[in-house]
Amino acid sequence: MKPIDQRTMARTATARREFLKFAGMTGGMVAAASMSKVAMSAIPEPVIQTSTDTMAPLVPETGRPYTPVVTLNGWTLPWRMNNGVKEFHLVAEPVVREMTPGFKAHLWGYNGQSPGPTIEVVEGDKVRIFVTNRLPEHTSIHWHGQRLPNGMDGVTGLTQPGIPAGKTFVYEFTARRPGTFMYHPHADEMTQMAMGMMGFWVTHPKGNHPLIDPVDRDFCFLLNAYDIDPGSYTPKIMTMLDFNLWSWNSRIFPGIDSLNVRKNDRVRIRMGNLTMTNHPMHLHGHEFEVTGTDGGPVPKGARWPEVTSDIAVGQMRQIEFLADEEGDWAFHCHKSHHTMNAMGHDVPTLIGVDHTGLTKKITKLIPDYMVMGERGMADMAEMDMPIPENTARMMTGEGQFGSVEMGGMFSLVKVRKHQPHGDYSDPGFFNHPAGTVAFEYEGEVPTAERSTDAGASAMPAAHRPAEDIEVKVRKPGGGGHQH
Ligand SMILES: [Cu+2]
Repeated sequence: MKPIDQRTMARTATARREFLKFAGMTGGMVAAASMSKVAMSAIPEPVIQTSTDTMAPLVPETGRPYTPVVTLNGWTLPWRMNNGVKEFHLVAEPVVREMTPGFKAHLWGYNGQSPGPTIEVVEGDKVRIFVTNRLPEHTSIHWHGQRLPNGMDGVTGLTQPGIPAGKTFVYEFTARRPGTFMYHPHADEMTQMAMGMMGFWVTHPKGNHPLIDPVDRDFCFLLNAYDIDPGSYTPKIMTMLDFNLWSWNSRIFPGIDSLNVRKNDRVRIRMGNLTMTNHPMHLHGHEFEVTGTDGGPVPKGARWPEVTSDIAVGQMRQIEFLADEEGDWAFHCHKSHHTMNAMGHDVPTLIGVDHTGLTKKITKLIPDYMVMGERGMADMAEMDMPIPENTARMMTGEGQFGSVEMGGMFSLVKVRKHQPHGDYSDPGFFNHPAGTVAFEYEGEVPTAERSTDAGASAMPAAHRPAEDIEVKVRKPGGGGHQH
């Protein structure tokens, strides 16, 4: 993470170039010196951001105060106040997103990134959002979960015409209730969401709220998924179930930043699911409570402790916990296929199959041939198998004890006694106190008495096969997988 002041970003060369291009497009601008005046009278300068680093929280300098969120591998969109209205400018456009080092995807997003920037406002704020469409087709934005006038709801054809390519539309409403929301197109949705168009929205409470407690750290990210063939760059948009990249904010492990906190911090994590399946999100070492959904804060008497919370399609969950155990705690989707990167699905289970001899024969024909999965798939994490250019490794991530053998929707919550307040930088690997790491037993291991009993039945069977049948476990192969 780099402590970049996002207001400075607006003045970077990229943003300036983008602005000039944009100003030229709207036809008003000649001299850069008159920019601020022109911008104030017309439309805010679009801020473009192309770094994949987690940006420092954007502390508000105007409007009502609040404790800002930290968007994992993302950022918050700066705004300007114009006669008491908070004005934002979103630009829908094609972007290149590095999903993990060495793997870039050609996506669609907002302001240089997929997902788009997080929008943070305060309950009661009057909000005006300019949306410029630089996509090759029309779009719109739906403000998921908001109370607003029907005509601002962003459903193409139903509540507004689509925003044609090259045009800018304006959305105006009051952020009426505090909570965790998201935004996404409601125009050619299947394509535009499969291409990465989405963003986070947080409405902070105005003053003290009986159901929204102050926290020390407030993180947010969207769960999203892509189907990008190994060696290619663009997602397949027709895929409904068989995605191969399971991401948080369009990043996959080990490209997802860790959530770094100080011991005894109260931590809030806000997540929204814009994939086609549910994700049971699991935190190690702590218990959390779901304190809010996209419908609002959960009444205190209705909260219960959990270590896994399932987030269904189109839902948002806001979890909170006291980070009182030091360590590097895994935090991940509990569907094991979702903590892997691109892989071929038509791989039969080869556990227990003896390839001796066969490999030698095949190697004569195909020098790079490798047997996969003879002892399980863990070898995949370490073997240096040749993979196509621009492909993420299926299982990877080097921990201090070896490969973590993960991918996809996986990261860490790092809890440290000495993490300074407000410091989100990565403290490195946890230094385990002596005697607190699982270790090898080096004494004599007694031989186990093996049972030959096939197990009891609930009741006697009417018929038995002539010979006992013994099967081996094999994951279902062939087409039509569901995750
Ligand atoms: Cu999942």
